[in-house]
Amino acid sequence: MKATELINLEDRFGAKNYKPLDVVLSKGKGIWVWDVEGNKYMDCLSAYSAVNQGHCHPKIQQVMVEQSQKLTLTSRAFRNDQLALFYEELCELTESHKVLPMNSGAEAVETVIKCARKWGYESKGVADGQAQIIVCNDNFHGRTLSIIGFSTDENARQNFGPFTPGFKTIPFGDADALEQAINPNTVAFLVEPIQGEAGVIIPPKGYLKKVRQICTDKNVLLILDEIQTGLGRTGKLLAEEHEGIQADLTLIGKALSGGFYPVSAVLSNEAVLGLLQPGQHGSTFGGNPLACAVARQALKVLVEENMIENAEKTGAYFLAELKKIKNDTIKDVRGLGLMIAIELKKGTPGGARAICKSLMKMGILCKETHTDIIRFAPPLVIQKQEIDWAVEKIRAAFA
Ligand code: IF1
Repeated sequence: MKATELINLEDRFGAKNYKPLDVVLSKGKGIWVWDVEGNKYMDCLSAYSAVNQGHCHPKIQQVMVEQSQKLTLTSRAFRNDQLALFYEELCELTESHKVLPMNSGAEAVETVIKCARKWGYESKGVADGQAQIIVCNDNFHGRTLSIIGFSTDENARQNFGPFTPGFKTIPFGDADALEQAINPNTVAFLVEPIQGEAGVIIPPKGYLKKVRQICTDKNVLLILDEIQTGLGRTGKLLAEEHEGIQADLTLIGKALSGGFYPVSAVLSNEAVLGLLQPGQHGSTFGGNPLACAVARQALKVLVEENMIENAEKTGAYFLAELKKIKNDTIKDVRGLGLMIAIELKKGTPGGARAICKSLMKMGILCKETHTDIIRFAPPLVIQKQEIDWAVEKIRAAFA
């Protein structure tokens, strides 16, 4: 079918909860994707950092095919031969003590909210029903009702109320604001190391270090949402490494499966996840053998093919090259590893979407956020000469 026919069908039957570019993709390999007409594009979004390993990575694909011919789903009423190995390899890689596997990122966030509250009541001694969790302005942690209830993005929350109580918002990047917001009922601080959806907002140097100390001093759980920043995106396995800290609980998802399957996880020390008793949490697909086999291989290729080091090196190069683009509509160019953004001055005609559209015509797919920001997050396997190719197109799009 032609692109226009597919677009019409999609628009006729689908809920309009997205406004996608009119490109209909049918094939992906590494950093490249092709549309139904055979046009080739560099993917500079990586499905919001879910295909860090590159599209259709052959080794992950092979494991998925093999496992799907053996055993895909058993429910957790029984054990399977992939789960324990996934746990061991993930804990070793991330220096965690306990894992709770889920499916989507939002489910991992909901899970950690439940566990932080439970820890508050059973370990910290907070009065029942009084647990408070602090989050940041401009956060993005998913789309479920509890999560959008503490969003500060009106478009994400309007007309979806009433919301889950027990959340307080503070400015991102301000450690003093956290210190002041904590009270005896505060059980956790949930934050992205770098705010992705907000437009690659990087906190001041030392912020996470200060926040770690404050949470330790005040007996408050530090929860880092690394669903987008994690698994190599910022040039480290976890973004927390840039500040040499360890969260009490860490959330990962997206690239945990290399884009083959929804797999997320809550990583924890013993103190928190150890409180969960049988029957207090779960999900039909959480920890299934296909998910675990795929995730094990996705982690393996990430490390063995030096994708994390590559992200650090090529990300620094990409950022430096983008900073050389002189154009008076550019307000800021920022990033860490291969999590990069160009912010346009307010009121630039056509905004970031216009740039994304002209880049699409030149063979680059990227996504605008909040009208004036363009994010560049190619798969972590991108090479220097491919970045040179992209920078030349981006320079032309601004010209
Ligand atoms: C959409 C945004 C990105 C996330 C962080 C949790 C989740 C996400 C830091 C939830 C998911 C996705 C969701 C997707 C678009 C994309 C997104 F624009 F929405 F905000 F990446 F920036 N924590 N982000 O980034 O994980 O439940 O989706 O698996 O909702 O449009 P999920």
